[in-house]
Amino acid sequence: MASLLNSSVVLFILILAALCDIGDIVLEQRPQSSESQDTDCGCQGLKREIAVDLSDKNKLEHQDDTNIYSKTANESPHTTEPDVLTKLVLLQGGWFMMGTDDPGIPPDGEGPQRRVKLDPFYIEEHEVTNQQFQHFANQTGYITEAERFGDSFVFEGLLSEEVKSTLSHAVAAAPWWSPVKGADWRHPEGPDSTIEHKMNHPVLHVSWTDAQAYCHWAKRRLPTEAEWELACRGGLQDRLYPWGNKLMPKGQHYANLWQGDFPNHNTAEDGYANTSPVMSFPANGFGLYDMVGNAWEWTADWWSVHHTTEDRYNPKGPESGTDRVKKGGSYMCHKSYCYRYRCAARSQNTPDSSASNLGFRCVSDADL
Ligand SMILES: [Ca+2]
Ligand SMILES: [Ca+2]
Repeated sequence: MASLLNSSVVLFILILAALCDIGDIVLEQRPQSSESQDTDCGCQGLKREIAVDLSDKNKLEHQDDTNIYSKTANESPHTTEPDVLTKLVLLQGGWFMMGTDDPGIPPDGEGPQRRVKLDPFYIEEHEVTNQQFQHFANQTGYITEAERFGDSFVFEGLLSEEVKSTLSHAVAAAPWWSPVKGADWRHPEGPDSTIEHKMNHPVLHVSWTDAQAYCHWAKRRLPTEAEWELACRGGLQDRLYPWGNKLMPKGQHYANLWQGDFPNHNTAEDGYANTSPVMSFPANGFGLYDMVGNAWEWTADWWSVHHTTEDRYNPKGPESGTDRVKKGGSYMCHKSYCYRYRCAARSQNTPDSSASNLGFRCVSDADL
């Protein structure tokens, strides 16, 4: 048992070191206090390998796909009700400038800026909500990866004291993240939490695989990174945010982000210390809400930090990889730690990982 645990820890360290370009990350006992550290937010360091017994993980990966659906599921014919799904906004596509030559976080591969042309497509105007995901789960009996593994990453600041007292490990480079048993989309802040009062908030603790399953059920798909970024920019060129270059025009908040001293004190000046109901902040020029902030959003693409400067048409990212791209940052983002609430910003997670700040939205081809 001890050797298995050690090998799991070593594997985690190697993966994290490779992906985070940080040489000395270790999984360690939780610190007694969550002192601020001069590191990144750790959002991209959340790998499921930290949280599970790998022998169990292998068993899960070899399960038949039918096991991801509950045997007690509603057995009525598979239907999708249009009024349950998010309204789609038609984007005309065309040429736009993707990425930036002035990257906020250069190691993330935000640059170079390059010309990209996209076909027209539809995109959902807001993040998929708990209510929508619940409808999907009730219709299909789908069981998310967090539910199957039995845990998910939760930001410590959201946990009850009772749950905190049960924790034994945290992510060394980002000790405010802990794998929490019983955390999943129905229990976003741990097993003693609920979504009952936040059905119109973005669904969280969904893996890339879970997001794919939902979009497929909705007869939609995840956006490519290029589609997501064109949508984020809202018709503006070479701007930091969906609304321009100034974070708070006229002193107003335009996204659900973190205000205060990360990770110790969130003043919630924008009204929310956690997620907000979708569409709580102004839409961008395309009528799209929360493209930055609130929940991170999965995209379809594999992760790479190397991009060609040549013109690209409907780019879909690398052919293969280990991580998927996520975009937009979350309510946990602050310039001092996670300056990723910009349209060109990007980060990554393994497809089976999930966390209390990561959701998604779907797109659809325009010829449907
Ligand atoms: Ca906030
Ligand atoms: Ca978002």
